Amino acid sequence: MRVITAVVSLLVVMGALLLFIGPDASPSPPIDPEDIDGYAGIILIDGQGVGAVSIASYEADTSVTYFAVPGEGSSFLGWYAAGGALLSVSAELTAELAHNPITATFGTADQVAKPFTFNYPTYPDPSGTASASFALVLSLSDYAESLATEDLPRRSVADRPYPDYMVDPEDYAVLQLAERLSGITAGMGDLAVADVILRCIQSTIVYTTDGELYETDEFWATPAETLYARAGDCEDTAVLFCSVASAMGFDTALVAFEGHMGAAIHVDGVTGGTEFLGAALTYVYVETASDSYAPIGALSELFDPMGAILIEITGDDQ
Ligand SMILES: [Ca+2]
Repeated sequence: MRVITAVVSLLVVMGALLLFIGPDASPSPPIDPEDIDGYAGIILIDGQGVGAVSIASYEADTSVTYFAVPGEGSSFLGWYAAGGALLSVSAELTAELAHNPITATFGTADQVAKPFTFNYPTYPDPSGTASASFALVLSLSDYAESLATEDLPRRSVADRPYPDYMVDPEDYAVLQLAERLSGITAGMGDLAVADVILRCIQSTIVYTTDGELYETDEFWATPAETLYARAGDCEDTAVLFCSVASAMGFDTALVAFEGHMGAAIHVDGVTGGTEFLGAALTYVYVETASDSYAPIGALSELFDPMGAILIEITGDDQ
């Protein structure tokens, strides 16, 4: 699991114009420090990489625009608010003038930040809406190596008819997402947790055909590949859902229709909508391929549940 664990440097600057880490840092500030009056906020720098933050522009008493420049061998991974919420992964950030600290995060050149933002019902009163915003820190080289792997069937073959073997609750990208979602769903009941997982995937993974994404008519993506692309088609998002839900302690299954695949989840005591009976558990259908919210149990009339095949994720293949 590759997450930011090392704080390379921690600097606090209030009202300063330029903040540089690294031996080659010697730019001149674009704005007179006297103009800032101490209202430019506090910038913290975090992560495994090095980099600099400058003030690109400043509106007196209004806002300030920061610009992040990664140092050699580093990448910029995003701006975070004091509570840890992701503000942006763009190098440029315009912020209200405030003394609340903003953290600029730099990673290694191999790290890339993938932003995930979605809404979900508040808990315990589900009539309200909360918003989650975070980034997963993924690896460019792991992604390239994964795509180049030739020992995985990427489509149905005789002894691997379904992509259940690609469900991987221990994958480092899956674990990052599960950790984020666990933080968001702390204290929620199991059905609400399952709903948040589903909303996250429906909202953040853009339905994209294998032809558009992988330039082939059929391509079974690993959950990490789908998270990296933040895109995928039906079996890719179903595999991702099963991986994340499994990492968060749920029993899951894939559901194969003629020309479609979805997922299913067992939630103790919860029934309703389209259900499938496994060897020992009952599963409720989840439509992971929809980009708009389709609740747990909802199945399009286009697909016949009577003709579907339930593939329970047992862990034997992982
Ligand atoms: Ca696919």
